[in-house]
Amino acid sequence: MIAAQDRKIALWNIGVAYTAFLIGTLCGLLQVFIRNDALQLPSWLDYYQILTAHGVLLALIFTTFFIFGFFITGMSKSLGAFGPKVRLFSWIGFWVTLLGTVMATVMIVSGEASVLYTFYAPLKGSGWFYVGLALVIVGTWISSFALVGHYIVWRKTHKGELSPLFAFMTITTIILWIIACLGVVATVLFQYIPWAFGWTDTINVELSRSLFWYFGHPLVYFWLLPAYMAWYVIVPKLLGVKVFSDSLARLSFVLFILFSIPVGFHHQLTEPGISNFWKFLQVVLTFMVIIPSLMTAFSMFATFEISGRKKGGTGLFGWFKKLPWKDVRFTSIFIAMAFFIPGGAGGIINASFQLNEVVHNTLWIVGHFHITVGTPVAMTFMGMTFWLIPYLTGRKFTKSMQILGFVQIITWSIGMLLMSTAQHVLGLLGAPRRTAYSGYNGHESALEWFDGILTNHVTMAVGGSILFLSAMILIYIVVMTMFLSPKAVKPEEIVEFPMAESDKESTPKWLENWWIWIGIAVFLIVAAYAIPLSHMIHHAPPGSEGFKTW
Ligand code: HAS
Ligand code: CU
Repeated sequence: MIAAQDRKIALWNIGVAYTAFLIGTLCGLLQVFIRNDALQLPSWLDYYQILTAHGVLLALIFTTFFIFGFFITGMSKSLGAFGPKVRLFSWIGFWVTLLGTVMATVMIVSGEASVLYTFYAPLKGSGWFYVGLALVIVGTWISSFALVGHYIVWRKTHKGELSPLFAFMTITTIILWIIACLGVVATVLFQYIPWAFGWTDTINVELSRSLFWYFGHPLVYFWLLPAYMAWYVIVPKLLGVKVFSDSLARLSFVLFILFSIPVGFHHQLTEPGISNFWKFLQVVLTFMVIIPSLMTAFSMFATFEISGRKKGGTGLFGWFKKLPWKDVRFTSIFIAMAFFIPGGAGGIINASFQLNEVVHNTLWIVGHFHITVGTPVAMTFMGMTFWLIPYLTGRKFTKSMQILGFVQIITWSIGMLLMSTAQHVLGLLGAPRRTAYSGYNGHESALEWFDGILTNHVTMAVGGSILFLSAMILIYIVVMTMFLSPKAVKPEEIVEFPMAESDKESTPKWLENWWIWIGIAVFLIVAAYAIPLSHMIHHAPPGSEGFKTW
């Protein structure tokens, strides 16, 4: 087990993550009922306010705190206990992120920032909301630097050695995160904050969106890569095999540093002010970033097959039956992966220049992110929760807990399947996103969109309610394993951190030469962004004043 002080930092991060999860999923439940007109909100609460809280607390806050809890645990396990400085900075990072979270949440709840999680200008929230967001980023940077410091110390004492796969992947994700944040930090500090506090009158809208998406796309890989870490490092251990290929795993992660960032325009394909050439270039780069995910899929199938054959599976699909289906830690992640097949395919559709015209700004996109971040990522995190918290607290993960775990992941899958299918279909029919009213296209009101076979009010409400039930079961498991379950005493009760062995003998050393990857990434970013961004600055139309539409 890792050092007690490191466990404490990790547990606080996970605790905050699940507090955000609780409030965020509650907002999600309210969401479907409002959509259904089954719920009349009190006057101090409105649709956009709840939608903002739902997006911020689940997509940004739950993920971030959970990811750091996971990183801290894994880095302490794979590289050894933290030194005093690393610990101190991890705590400071945690508190700063939490302070920012509280500030932003208070502003949303008090109705001062119903700007949705993408906070597009010219919607104008309270300046303190943006300060809160800035603190969240600064906090994560402090936590990141603490982990990088821990890694540097390890490298110094292990000259010439490749670092363990877990540490390599953590550092890759952190590099990606730090480069990505530069965009959002620039827009929040130099555009939103001066404008929201009234120091400047107007804002350059196109520039703010572009800087946001420079960050917003790699943000999705900041969520995805920790899930991939579980797929690469934890799944093989649960199957009793080694990592399929250490060098493939490292290469796929490195490709994310290169191609995650210069692609933000694929969220802006319908926007004026960016010429088609730059959109096209970034679409091509978007197709490049699909490759490491395909490599991951390949690697997973190989891992399954090797383990299945080892256990006596024969024939083309015999291995499938030999997978450890009764182990909720595995089944959860397998379902997560299965969801990512349509999730990723949907992403490829979104990224295809012309097809984007059909789906952009419709509920299809909402469906897309519920089967990317909402299931593959979130359910992998859930599957990890089942052992991560007991590992950190030394408590038992009892038989009944295992059964509840199954109920939880199955209800989550059913809920997401119903809800996201409905959203995809509605999107194709033209139902818009980000709006509570949508009476166009022959429809009298927003409600009339919801009258198809799979897209009626009842399906949506049932889907949403099942998801909420699932979330509450998870919260119960979290509370039990954190505070109430009996302590594990017998050796077979002790919950381990399942980390697979990875043969790195044949892995080339240059894969861990970060400067190569950072250098190529910077080159690609400059190539994809320098000219269009400078155009946006030099040929900007008059800036926009702010609007408070809620
Ligand atoms: Fe996306 C919009 C393109 C992946 C999240 N995306 C969004 C938004 C979010 C989001 C939150 O190009 C909305 C933002 C907003 O509010 O406006 N996305 C892509 C592409 C990928 C992609 C090309 N997205 C993600 C991931 C996300 C995420 C991952 C979160 C974690 N996305 C877009 C585009 C838009 C967009 C446009 C803008 C649309 C618009 O117009 O607004 C790729 O990374 C996907 C590659 C993935 C694959 C799948 C590989 C499959 C694997 C599973 C293997 C399974 C196994 C199990 C082994 C190619 C690895 C076997 C099981 C069996 C049952 C057989
Ligand atoms: Cu994207």
